[in-house]
Amino acid sequence: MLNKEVALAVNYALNKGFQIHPEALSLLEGVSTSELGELIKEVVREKMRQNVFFINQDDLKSALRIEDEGELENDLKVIFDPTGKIASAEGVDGYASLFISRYNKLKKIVSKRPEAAKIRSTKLLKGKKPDSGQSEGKKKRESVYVCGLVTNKSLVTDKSHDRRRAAITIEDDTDSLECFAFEDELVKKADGLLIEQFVMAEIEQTQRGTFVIKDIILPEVGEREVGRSKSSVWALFLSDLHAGSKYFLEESFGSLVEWLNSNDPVAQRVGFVVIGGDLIDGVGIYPNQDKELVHLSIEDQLAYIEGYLAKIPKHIQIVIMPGNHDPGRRSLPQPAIPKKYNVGLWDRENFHMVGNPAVVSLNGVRVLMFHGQSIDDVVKITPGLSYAEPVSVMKELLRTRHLCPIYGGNTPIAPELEDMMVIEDVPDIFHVGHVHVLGAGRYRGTLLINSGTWQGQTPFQASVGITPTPGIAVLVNLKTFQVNTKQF
Ligand code: D5M
Ligand code: ZN
Ligand code: FE
Repeated sequence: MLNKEVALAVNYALNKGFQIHPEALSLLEGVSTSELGELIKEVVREKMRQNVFFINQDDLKSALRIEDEGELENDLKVIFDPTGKIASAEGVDGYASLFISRYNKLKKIVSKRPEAAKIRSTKLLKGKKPDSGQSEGKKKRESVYVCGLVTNKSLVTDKSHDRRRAAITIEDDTDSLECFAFEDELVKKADGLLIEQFVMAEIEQTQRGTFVIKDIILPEVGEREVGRSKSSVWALFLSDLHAGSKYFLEESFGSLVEWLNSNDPVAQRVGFVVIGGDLIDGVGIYPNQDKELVHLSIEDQLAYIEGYLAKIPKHIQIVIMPGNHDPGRRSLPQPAIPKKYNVGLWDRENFHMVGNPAVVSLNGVRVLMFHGQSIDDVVKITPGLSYAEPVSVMKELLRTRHLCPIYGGNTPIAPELEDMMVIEDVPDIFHVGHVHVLGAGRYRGTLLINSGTWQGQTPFQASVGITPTPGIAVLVNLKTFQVNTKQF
């Protein structure tokens, strides 16, 4: 039976007096449902112009920009994987190294900005006597910039004046400096900053010596051209399967794997499957979890999902990254799911086990993969951000150039010598999961994807008001960056 969108599209063409070739019909059934209406109108318009009232597979292929490009090209390179680099330092010393590394990496990023020439060290500014004002005459006071990690922030409401001001302390590699924001917009911006987040502030010193904030600048990403695959190849983005859970959508996931094995023209051009964590539901992740499990051990859960993944055609490259439900370690960065729990995942030629976060290149398209644990903290702290709109949260992560810009929240961060959570190079695609809500968007050229989930709503999610969007596959054409979704 045709699904509703396909039936509507077919009726539209039939009503205009068209005939549709059976092959074209089967192609339609494999197409993203969201864009079908527009697509069929485009085809009908074009064919009416040609005065031909017959729609064949080639008409649809050209409208879908699916080209017969011969052999499928799917070149996978792992550009960054934390697995072999994890070397947790101990205690306070470890965190000191982590923050020094964060500072150095982000300083390097802002050094490319035009304001960089006016960056001063906090030590120099602290020792600076304020300009008297008189000797300078009417000359405008010149602002300078400081950059570093926010180590303190406070908001003071001045009752007598009924005004708010914010104080933030910025620490660089020389010392730290307390700066004040008075303008409403800046107070809001300062208040929204996170502890240990890297910022650059434009400041001016008053005659009394106070440093007043004129602007707060995030490391940000510049507008840029994305890398693209030369040929038309699709990548399928998945996350949060939660195999082993009672709520894992076995049937939907099974149909997805079946579709990948089908003759559907899009399925045939899928070159990569990218999995962003929470492959399994895990064991002992939260109290009384065992009551919600079908498979009671990590090994059983992994073997079960391996069974499905093994049915994906062997020519497809599969990248597997862990999430907070997978074994390895809880703290970020996480190593790849250890081999001791499942040898099969490691021993298949087309399976690529990476840690969290990771950067991979798919036919030259740079994909930053991160499970997304920090989203819980960012959503909690930042007004205006919510689980329902994961893409907005992802945009904020990109702007801070850090995957976990909160320290001391619920997301455990390991005291690594190097901060591997800094977004050093801006990705072409930023892939996140964890939220269980599908989302796609763009920010300054980067395609942002949250790949939803393959688990139905759990009692916990219901209790905290999270409405997941399960069973939807996100497909990206790596040549055109067209995004299709397909419900299973
Ligand atoms: O996360 C599944 C969903 O539950 C995701 O939207 C995050 C949310 N979540 C997870 N932990 C918490 C806590 N502690 N508070 C609020 N919301 C949470 P998963 O990683 O699959 O369990
Ligand atoms: Zn999850
Ligand atoms: Fe998760």
